[in-house]
Amino acid sequence: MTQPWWKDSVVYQIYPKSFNDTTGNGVGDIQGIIEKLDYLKELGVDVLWLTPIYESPQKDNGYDISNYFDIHPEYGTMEDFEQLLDQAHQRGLKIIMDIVVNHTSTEHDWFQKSRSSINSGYRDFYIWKDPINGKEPTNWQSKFGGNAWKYDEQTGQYYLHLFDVTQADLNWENEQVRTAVYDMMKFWLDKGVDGFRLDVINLISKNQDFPNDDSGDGRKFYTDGPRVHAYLHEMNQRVFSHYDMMTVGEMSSTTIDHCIKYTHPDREELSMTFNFHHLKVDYPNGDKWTKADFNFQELKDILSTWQVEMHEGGGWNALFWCNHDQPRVVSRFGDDERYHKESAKMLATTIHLMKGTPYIYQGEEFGMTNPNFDKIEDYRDVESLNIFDIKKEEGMSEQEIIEILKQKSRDNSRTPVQWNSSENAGFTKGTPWIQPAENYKEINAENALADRDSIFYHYQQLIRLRKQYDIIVHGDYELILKDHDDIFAYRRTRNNEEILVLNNFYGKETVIELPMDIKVDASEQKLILSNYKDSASTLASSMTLRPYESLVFHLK
Ligand code: TEU
Repeated sequence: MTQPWWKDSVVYQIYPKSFNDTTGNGVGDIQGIIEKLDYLKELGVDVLWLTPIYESPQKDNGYDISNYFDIHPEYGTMEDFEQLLDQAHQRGLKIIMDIVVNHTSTEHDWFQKSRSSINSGYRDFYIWKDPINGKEPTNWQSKFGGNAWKYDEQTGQYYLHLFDVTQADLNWENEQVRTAVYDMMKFWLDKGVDGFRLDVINLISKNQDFPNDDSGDGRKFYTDGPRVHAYLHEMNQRVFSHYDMMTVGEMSSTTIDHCIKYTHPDREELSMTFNFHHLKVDYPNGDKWTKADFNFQELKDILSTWQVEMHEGGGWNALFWCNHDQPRVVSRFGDDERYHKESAKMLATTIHLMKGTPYIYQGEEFGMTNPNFDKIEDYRDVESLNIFDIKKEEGMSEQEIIEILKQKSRDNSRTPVQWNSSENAGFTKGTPWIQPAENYKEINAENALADRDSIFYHYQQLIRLRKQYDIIVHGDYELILKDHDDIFAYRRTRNNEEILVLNNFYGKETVIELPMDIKVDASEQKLILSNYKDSASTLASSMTLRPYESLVFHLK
């Protein structure tokens, strides 16, 4: 059976706002992406995912769409987009768009019409409810803090917004909404885009009783909701199945069982899913807004469970450490100072050699770090600003909140891409919409390209290995040295071939004793990747790994 192309592809995520500005307005743009296509080709990725570039008031940096059929003017025009598509395709790069259809901006024409009157033909495009005892219809919480219902004076009802108050949830029960969404998707596919990343797509089906949540924030009444699989199957039949494309669903607080269903080919829903459980290992008791170390055992356990169970169930994972909502991985699970290079490479190896389709987030490929913003004025993200106000009201000191934001804010990944050591990191000739991290003089793409030993070339090598060894794409996964305090080690196996991945997650030496069934005396053994120049080239049953050392052996 021929395998779909997205199984051995590597995806690169672009957050256009922070990528590359060619006009000097301080905001990245589409021409800026075109300018860097050769750089991306050099890295070796196959697919570019652009976060939303549609017309938008930008309350949530484009995840609040006011017109699905046009480009946000700061980013350029439809001609620019068509040029990008063409230039990318000429280089053999595919482009996938971010589709945000759980909600629209309240400035979207549909919402404007919907809000105007209870009798409007668009009323049912959104979720409107009467007040209950003069208050919100349910106690559901917005993901950005506060109650998820907003009262609208004009008609005396509340509308649902699981995110910002300017992001009103669409009513997927309404067949007209679904048809409008499918038509919009076809518009982009007919233009030639190669697929979609579907924003919070597992939240589109709400429990129609709209119950109060006595034990939580309401998410159990809309996460992987009652009709979500039916909707995705319908979407697949009416849209996806007519194109050669990939889809990746962003799944908020989902389960493995659901992700198997979303991605099992027989069910005809999506190609693959993002889940975030492995990125909650520094949320003690589920609370993101606390400063905390990460739980290493939990990290190994969660990633490994998803590896094994998705595989057994016939599903397909998207693999990632970073995106525009997450802190930088080298600051989070590595060491962004003394062992910057070693730990960034080790983390890259850990995620890229798992089973699934890997994603690289802009700047990750040369080790961009959190910026450590220490003033609230430096932050831009609507979620961070909301949380700042909420925590302050609860009595937390500003300093304490800033310490949390430094670790957890989504702005950690939204600072300008550090292209070179010139002013504003080479991102813009104007005033950047958000400041670059101060370390741009050392950590930047130009320096990375000039250094054969850089993080950039390590990523390039990982992508090459995936193309070279089928086992990386298709082999089974097994966690080894499960209880080791410092080591994340696993093996990939296929027929009588094996890839062994050994990673020291800490800044100190550590000793490992390999399990008996690892063929330390295999006749063909090759060190195919490491992050120290003089790493051991053969396996031994007992080995010492240096700080953040990472070794990959191919055995036969
Ligand atoms: O994010 C959905 C989501 O649930 C998050 O990862 C979110 O950032 C987190 O819960 C906040 O604590 C997607 C987009 O990736 C994000 O940028 C948007 O803000 C959000 O949807 C709304 O469209």
